Amino acid sequence: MRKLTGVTAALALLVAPVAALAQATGVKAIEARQANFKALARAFKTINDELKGARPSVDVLRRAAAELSVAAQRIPGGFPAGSGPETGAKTEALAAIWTNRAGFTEAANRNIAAARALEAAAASGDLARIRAATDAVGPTCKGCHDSFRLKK
Ligand code: ASC
Repeated sequence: MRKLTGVTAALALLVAPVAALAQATGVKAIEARQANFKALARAFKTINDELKGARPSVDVLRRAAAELSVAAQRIPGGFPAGSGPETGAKTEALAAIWTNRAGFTEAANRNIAAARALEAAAASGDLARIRAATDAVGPTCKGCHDSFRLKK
């Protein structure tokens, strides 16, 4: 019982930030998901910059890949009903996210899969594998932006 309580508490800690993002409504949801995309972009930049160096640190790559993976997995929960352009808030989220939810989920899931593959590659420490997995992430960002984000 004590062990179960410990596991439950640990799980609750893990899930809490995701739940916070998923439960935010309206403008709060917009702010939360934008912060999440910033974290995702920062982690992705860290990885790309590290791979450009003469001796990439697998430790740095592992940490950033884990952050990128967590952020990617938070994407689908970041767009609750009522947090779109109709809020009047500054958002690049297109109404298509809500009118074509299945398409959006599919696009987000491709990003999640690529992020998890990169996380696994980073865990292996194999730089060639990490490079290939990193190159596979960018198109999954773009794939979602093409249909679901306002063009700048
Ligand atoms: C990034 C970033 C994105 C993607 C996208 C890939 O670094 O912030 O949104 O890569 O440009 O096509």
